[in-house]
Amino acid sequence: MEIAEIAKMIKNLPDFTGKPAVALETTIISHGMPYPQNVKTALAVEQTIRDQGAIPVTIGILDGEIKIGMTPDEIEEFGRRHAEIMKVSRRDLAYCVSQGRSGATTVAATMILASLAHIRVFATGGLGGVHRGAQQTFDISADLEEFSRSPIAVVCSGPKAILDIPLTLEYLETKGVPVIGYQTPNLPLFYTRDSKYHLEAETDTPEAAAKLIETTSLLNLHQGMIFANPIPAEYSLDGAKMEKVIEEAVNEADDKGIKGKDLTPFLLAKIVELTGGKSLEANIALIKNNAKVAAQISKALNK
Ligand code: PSU
Ligand code: MN
Repeated sequence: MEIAEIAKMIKNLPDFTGKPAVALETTIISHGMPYPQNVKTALAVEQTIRDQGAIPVTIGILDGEIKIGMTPDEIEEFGRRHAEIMKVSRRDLAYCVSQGRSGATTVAATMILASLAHIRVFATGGLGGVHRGAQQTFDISADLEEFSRSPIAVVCSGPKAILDIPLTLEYLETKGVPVIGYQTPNLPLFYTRDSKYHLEAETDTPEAAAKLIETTSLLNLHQGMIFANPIPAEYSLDGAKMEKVIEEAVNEADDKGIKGKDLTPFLLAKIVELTGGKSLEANIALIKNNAKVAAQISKALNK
């Protein structure tokens, strides 16, 4: 693509102003889950949003072309070709588009592209955050920083449990990012419904969440926020057992020298292996539930 074509493509991105759209990321498909469960989950998540009367918008980059709303065939292609697909965060976005590469967007990159298309609600599984040992490695996900830049509400099940949770919360507080429990006073811990981390804010209905999003924009805060929605009880895993599994996975990553953008995908895959697939089941259940809540919030916001 020539520069003029890239400019035209970006100018012609769809505009979802006033529409009950819900953005969805693609890294969770390409790097977060194995094939074929990844594709099956991505399509089921879209259906969950449609069943609520909202519009699913899966976002990614195919051969340099930004896709805001992918077809089932494109989603299938993303899930199948995952080895060749770049994991694209803020840093990688312009490179991927300008060089004609294919890329799966992380939470951060999806927030940027969804905001360009005026989408205000986004559903995912878990956020990136401050990794354990970040005091030495400096590994802090670009997801966190993005919340102080892109005005979009993300419905997730908290930061991923593989992270250093207290440091992630401190970082978000420093950046001025609201973390709101959705029908819970405590931070959900991704695979586990409850935790000892009490949150300052809670909303219990889509209308209350929509009011908060609208007020954020009226105050010109120009920033994102996190709705932390717990995994459904029947899929919630035992927190103490998961902590052991996570420690084992983190130690193995450390021994193997895995770092940078490879760390999160490595840990998630290792945990699937160590739990005999239980963590994958949990991950699938929680993202569907987040999609449902995100659809309800987006509808309330666009009434
Ligand atoms: N949530 C999941 N599975 C995932 C991710 C989120 O349930 O794979 C992805 C998201 O795209 C998130 C990324 O932005 O992991 C974080 O990667 P990192 O820690 O390298 O920033
Ligand atoms: Mn990282």
